[in-house]
Amino acid sequence: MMSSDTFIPGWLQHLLIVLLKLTLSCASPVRVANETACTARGAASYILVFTGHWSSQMFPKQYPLFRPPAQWSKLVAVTHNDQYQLWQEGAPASLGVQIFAELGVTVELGKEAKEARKRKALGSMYRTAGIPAGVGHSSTELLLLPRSPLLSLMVKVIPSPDWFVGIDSLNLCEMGQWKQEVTIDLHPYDAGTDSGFTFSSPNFPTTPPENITMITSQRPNHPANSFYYPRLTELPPLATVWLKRQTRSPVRQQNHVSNHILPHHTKPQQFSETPLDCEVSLWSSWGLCMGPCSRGGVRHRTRYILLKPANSGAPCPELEEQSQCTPHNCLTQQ
Ligand SMILES: [Ca+2]
Repeated sequence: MMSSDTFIPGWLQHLLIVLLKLTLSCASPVRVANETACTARGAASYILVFTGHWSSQMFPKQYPLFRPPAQWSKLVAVTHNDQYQLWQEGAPASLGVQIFAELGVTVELGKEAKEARKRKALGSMYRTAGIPAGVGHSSTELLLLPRSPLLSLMVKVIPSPDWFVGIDSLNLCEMGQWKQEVTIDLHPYDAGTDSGFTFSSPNFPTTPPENITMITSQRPNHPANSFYYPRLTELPPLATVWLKRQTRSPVRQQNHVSNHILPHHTKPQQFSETPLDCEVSLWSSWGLCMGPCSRGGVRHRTRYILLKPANSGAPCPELEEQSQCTPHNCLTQQ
């Protein structure tokens, strides 16, 4: 039984809840805007070397040789705090990321960076020249400030529908110290905005757009995909980024474009070749049964090579098969 003195009308309950929430929000400490703020004293200068490993030995399937051959776009790198994200696996691509992943154009990314800089979420944006081959280097110097200690970057895979390699929010400052050296292997990502399956697929917008996903040797699970290698548990790294802190005092540089820093300390990396198994089409239907009625006839069916084997992958199976049969004209005579 409810006594009259404990009964609280619904509207009053609602008012009390609102007042309680208001009191609690005022009492809780103000959320620190930049939770990744670095306590290191002073800025840090780094050399960044991007190395492409995209060779036909490591990625033999559909390796682009012409119009255009395999190559890398310019590298776009930004320093920022945790109030900004260039790209994120599992999240939708921004317009700037979409245009860069599909076309390699950085104008929209630049606009987005400018907006983020206004709200003090972004430090600087850096670009390198592109690399006109699948294997090669590009490099730049970076200046990291304690208020924007995170590094994100992207490089488009050319040619491709909307594929890129990149780094999302690497913190170069930990426990109040700038890191001295970092090496990161890069794997391909799909921006989720173009549905092409192969390097040279024509433009095919994904509607509605999907989230950014990592491309692996098994995913997308479709034999037509250019990175689909069902025998591999994981793809070899498509590229590597090496960051080394410079000992000399940093010089402030904005929108620095450079491709002339020689990677004097790039470790030669040895990767094993990726075997590519032969892939063949389905069998054709059986041909006409040919032969004398006395000894019976023979019929044929064929299949063709979809993908030639490479690097000691499984050889192609028989492309023609025959079986015994009864010629049609013999049937009519019986
Ligand atoms: Ca895609």
